[in-house]
Amino acid sequence: MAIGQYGQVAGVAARGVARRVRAVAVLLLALWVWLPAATARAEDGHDLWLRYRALPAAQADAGRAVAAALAAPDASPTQAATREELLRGLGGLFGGAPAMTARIDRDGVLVAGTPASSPVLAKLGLDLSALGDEGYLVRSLRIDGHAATVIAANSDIGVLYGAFHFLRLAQSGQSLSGLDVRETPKVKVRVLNHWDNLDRYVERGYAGQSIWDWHKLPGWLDPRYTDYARANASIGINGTVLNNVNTSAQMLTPQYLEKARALAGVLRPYGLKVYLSARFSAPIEIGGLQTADPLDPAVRRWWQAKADEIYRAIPDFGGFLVKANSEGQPGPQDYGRSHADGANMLAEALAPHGGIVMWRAFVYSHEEPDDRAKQAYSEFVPYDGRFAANVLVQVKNGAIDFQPREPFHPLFGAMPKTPLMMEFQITKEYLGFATHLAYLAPMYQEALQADTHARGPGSTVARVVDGSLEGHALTGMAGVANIGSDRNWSGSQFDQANWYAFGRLAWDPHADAAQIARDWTRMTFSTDPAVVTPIVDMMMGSREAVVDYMTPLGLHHLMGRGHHYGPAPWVEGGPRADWTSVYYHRADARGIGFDRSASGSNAVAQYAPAVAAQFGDIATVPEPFLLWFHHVPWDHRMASGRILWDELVHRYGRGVDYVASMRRTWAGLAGRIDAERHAEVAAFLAIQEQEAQWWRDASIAYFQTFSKRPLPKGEKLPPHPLAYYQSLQFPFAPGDGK
Ligand code: GCW
Repeated sequence: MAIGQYGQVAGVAARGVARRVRAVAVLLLALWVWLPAATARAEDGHDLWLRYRALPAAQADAGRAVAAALAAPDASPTQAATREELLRGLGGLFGGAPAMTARIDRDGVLVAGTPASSPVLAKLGLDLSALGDEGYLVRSLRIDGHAATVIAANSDIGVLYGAFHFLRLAQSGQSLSGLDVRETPKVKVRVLNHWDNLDRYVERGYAGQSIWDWHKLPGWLDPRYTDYARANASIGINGTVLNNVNTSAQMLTPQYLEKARALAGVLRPYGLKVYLSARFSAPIEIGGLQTADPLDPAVRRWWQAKADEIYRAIPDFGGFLVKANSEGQPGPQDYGRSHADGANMLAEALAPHGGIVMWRAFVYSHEEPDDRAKQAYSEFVPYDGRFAANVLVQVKNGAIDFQPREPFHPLFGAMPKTPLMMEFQITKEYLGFATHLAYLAPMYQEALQADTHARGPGSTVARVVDGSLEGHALTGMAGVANIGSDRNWSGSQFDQANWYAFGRLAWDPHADAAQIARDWTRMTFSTDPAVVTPIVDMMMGSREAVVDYMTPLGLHHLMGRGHHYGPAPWVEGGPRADWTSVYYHRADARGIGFDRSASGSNAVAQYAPAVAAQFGDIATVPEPFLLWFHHVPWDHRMASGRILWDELVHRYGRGVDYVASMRRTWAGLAGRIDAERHAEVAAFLAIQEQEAQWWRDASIAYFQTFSKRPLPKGEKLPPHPLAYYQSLQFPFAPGDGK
């Protein structure tokens, strides 16, 4: 456009602008009147499962009768947080907060405290001895002739956990009378692992930026940090690793420790300890040393001084998480030392302060051409019994990498003298990012309930993790967080359920995925059975559907290179074979699958004999793991009677159909769920259906070039030739490693 023309347009526009300014003013006025009312009703998922919306009248009346008044101290920050949560929660649910009281002079007083903080509880003399320092009881009883409810514990944090339990019962519409709840966590260290960088980029994050606003810390404490702490406390999470395992040494500089100190101050009242990922080469990068050799006295002194410095700032600091000699990260092997040497050096620095080391077993070597699935076991088992007492070895649920389905990691049960903590991934790197509805608790439960047979039948992974199998007191579970700066925290409404379920399973690894889904749904959407039942049904089958449309029958690692978005079973070449797809599926004219039986890599031999025998035999291996352990002919007869190729095609389609059925179910819930969240979920399900179809079509188009077989009757051919799927590029897909 020429300048002259521009001036003319501007002249005409000036009058238009004046008109528009008036129109905008009117609109703003209207919004000013309307917005407060509208936002009061708005539901965008920001409140998570702690919504505390008013209960139906009958339930609210019953609740008010049980908790008409509250006797709860507020002398410590944790006590104050507990009291505030109860007032906020009960006020919202029952349509009015309970009155505060110090005496039991009527029915319906809710008493919360410890014998030390609450004179009422001190007088009651309840037996709290078995509750430890995080357990609680919630009990209906009579005090001085009056009906009352007590939430009692040995510590303020126990009371806070108990308060959240009581609120959960109220919020999920359960009866509040005749209560007799006694809970203690079965796992000691229940932590989130944030893969958050200091520039706020989240590796494998699909929910926006990191919630940690490092640049503004320590001066600005975003109120979100408090809500984060509340949400975690509500599910018993008691620690958080603030920074990525692929970390910069910067995190350990005084400048950043000061920021971590500020965060620790916000999180502490809610029972969350702060942990940090430590870069093994930090003594060189920020300490000015020439080496990071763990046996070098100067290096050991450096870490001791660093630990002392951290504890001066954060007296209850939890400890370090370390990714060493894995995917290019520095580690003790750079100096010819072992994982135990590295972990023990850090453990020694932390021990005087009560800190722990979480040393990751996610290792596979650049030099070692062996089956990647075998390498962690080979590297760690020889060091069983050689780790210091305050070291937990952190093991992913499966031996490759958080795939939609993996058999349990063979390290579980194979290191009896070492406490192994579980690492689950909550963020859905391999399960459809934020838009796919995949409830992960059934996957967690499958891993936890797997039987290692380490000490005969019944030696479940859950019993390795909770320490009961080998009598370990130090136990842990970590979840790679799916939390970010998005309003809904997790990138989607349903991904909140995965955060929630992780916490519940970390508290009790024997808990039930369906029960957790019911609790979450009741708190998050509605207590109406017409809503709860279909949603829970949808959730419970959702992860299996992802397995079906992405990697059925034990296939794994077939996603796009680098960003891991979408199907790419054709990926080959590049820096290392075990970062390709063809390495894992090994499709050829004869069949498909990775032979890990005795005739192949013999990874099965890493399991206890009973398990190895089952997995190692094509006749007995469970079908979900068939192609994980065996290279199977295309015409192999499956349990269904179909041949393998037909079964594969069938499973791909079954996964897509499940998503279509979730869309129908969800559409049927319109009007029963607030419009904003309903619309978002509906849109995401539509994306999921498209992408599920894409996975199916691309996978079939590709594998058909090997099977050279027609599709079974009734199955539709992929709408595009293989080359089309191979040509798709996604250079800006989120969450890629940097
Ligand atoms: O899941 C893979 C991811 C990497 C990650 C690595 C790990 C943090 O693709 O992004 O790095 O595992 O667990 O260390």
